[in-house]
Amino acid sequence: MSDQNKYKRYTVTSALPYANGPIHIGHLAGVYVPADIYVRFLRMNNADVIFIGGSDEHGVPITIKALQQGVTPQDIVDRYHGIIKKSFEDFGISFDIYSRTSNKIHHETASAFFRKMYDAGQFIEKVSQQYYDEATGQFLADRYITGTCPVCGYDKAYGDQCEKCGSSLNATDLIHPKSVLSGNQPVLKDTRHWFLPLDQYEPWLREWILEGHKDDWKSNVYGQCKSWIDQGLQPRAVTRDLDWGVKVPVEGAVGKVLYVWFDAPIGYISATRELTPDWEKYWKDGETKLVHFIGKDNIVFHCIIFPAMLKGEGTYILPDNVPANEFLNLEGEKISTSRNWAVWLHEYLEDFPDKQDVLRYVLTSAAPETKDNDFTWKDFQARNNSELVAILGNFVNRTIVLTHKYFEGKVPEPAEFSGPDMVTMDEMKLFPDRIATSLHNYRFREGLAEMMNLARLGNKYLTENEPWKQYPNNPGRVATILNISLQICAELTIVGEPFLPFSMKKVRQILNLPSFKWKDATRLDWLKPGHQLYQPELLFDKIDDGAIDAQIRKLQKTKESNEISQPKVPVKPGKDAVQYEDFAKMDIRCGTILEAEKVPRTDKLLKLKIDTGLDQRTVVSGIAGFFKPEELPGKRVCILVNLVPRKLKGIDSQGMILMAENPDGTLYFITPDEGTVNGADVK
Ligand code: B3M
Ligand code: ZN
Repeated sequence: MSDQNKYKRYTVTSALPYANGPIHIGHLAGVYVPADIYVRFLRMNNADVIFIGGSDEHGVPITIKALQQGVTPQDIVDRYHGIIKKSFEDFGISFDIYSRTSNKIHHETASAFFRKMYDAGQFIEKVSQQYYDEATGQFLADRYITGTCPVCGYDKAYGDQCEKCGSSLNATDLIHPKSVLSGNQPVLKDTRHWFLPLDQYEPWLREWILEGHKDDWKSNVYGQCKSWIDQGLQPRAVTRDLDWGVKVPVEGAVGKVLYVWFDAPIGYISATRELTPDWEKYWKDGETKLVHFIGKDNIVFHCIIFPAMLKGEGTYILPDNVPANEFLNLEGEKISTSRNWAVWLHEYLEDFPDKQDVLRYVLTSAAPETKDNDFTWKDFQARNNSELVAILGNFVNRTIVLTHKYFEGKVPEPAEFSGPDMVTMDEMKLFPDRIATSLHNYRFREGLAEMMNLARLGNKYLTENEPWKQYPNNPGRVATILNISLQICAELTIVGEPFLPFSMKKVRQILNLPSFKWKDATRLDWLKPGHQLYQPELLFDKIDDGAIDAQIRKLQKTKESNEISQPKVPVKPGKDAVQYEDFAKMDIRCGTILEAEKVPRTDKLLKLKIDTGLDQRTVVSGIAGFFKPEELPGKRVCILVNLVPRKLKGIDSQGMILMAENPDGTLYFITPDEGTVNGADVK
């Protein structure tokens, strides 16, 4: 807890995921769950804290994805930014802002940052030889080149990094380089770029990290930094020959953009500017504690390169800590996006829509804090059934049920406290500080385990005192036992909140309590005698073998079908067969939208007037989230005209417009080809 008093406020960032695929449990365990726990805890301590997230929308990972799918990079980032943002929201990651690096404010911020360093002569300008694909006439930045890693021999290393051994590479280091565009061996050609002379920062980095953060940075983070610095730092190019990204703000730098790893971390700053006009205090005041939550593959960028940039620019603070995690494996194998070996967050939320906390719990208990760790579905089930259900849920539920049974749901007035009562109450008081120490020191597993120990304490207390046996002879004793048990439940709602926000909110509602601050956690008098509780509600329920087997089968299946990459969001499964006669009953016509307006007091509905060729009629359609009324008149559509009319918000809807829904939920019209007339029969 050494430095808590040194700081007045916190800027907490979490790695900006590339908007080229959805979020999986590895991202969550490594970055977003711990960051969210930390931030929720700080907020409960009345800290002035901002929690920054957003999409990394530049760089070769995006353009390659666009190339693979035959769409534009903008299409890719729009699509995934939407999916990712929504899944984080549904999962309860409590960002103060979730921004994106394609925003104008980011382009301006990154550009100005570069320009300031450029004007101060802090880059080296160098013409060097880089790989060029003669077949396509393009320079091949970063991941446009693959080849064999010179460090570990992995044959699918990228031009900027080997994902196997984690080495950061230059494309020219690769053995047997190959162009991703044409598959050809590329040639070397002259090109001009700007380099950040990391070698010049070496003495400072030694002092700042190797001496200054020896004791407070995690050993995995410190160790990686040390090995980097000890190997000797080289100048790093911070620009690329690409047409997607932040343009290099230097005259004559045509077809060049900032390297994605130059612009992305500046994205944290841009997002803060977007969040508040008062952004500077979060980035330029020495009393602000800057903490970056990242995965281990991002350590060098956040501990060495970005700090060197911040130092070079000169007006920014540096990170106080970078609590990077190791990797989470899945069923004993490395999580892999390209092999579809992952548990995707948006799919988890579909399969377990009210079990956000179960996943938060499991990912925190198995967090790869000091070494790689493994997620298995069996472990997920066991932790749910034998910890959340059997310990935490069971304790809270028993306490509330018994209070209803014996005291009409009113908090009973305690009689005399016995020795064991006093011991329990003394022990209760120790948890908040203990958990706080763990969280201040980024030991989230430990904090969670302590929180569960408080629930264990409660369970043990109930079991040992057996109020259900005592009631007939000694109701006063039962009043005391349940009063203490209820106080433990209330304490749990406070110290459990950062970890399990959905469930603790439920408990607060049942206990009829407001949300408290962390400092209230040692008070022990949240529930006054006579205070009325609501009816109990199960906090967690057992997950049966069927649900777990289904998840394991799903993993195996996607893996088998997915050795070659597939769209990351699977399409809906097929439906049962129908007879032609059933289909022929549908009277579907080509038509044209004549008018469109929003249905008042709804978010989703538009009222459309359609020319169906048969007549003009009104249809209410749930597409307002995707289309503006003014863009619709004149739009050709297909319409099911013999659907029995329905009243929607008081309007008679006479038919249904046919829409295509992508797996991510976006809607598109089925537009008839030119030449069709209104009333043409669709069959
Ligand atoms: N987008 C890499 C990643 O998603 C990168 C992080 C940027 S943080 C500024 O792992
Ligand atoms: Zn390697």
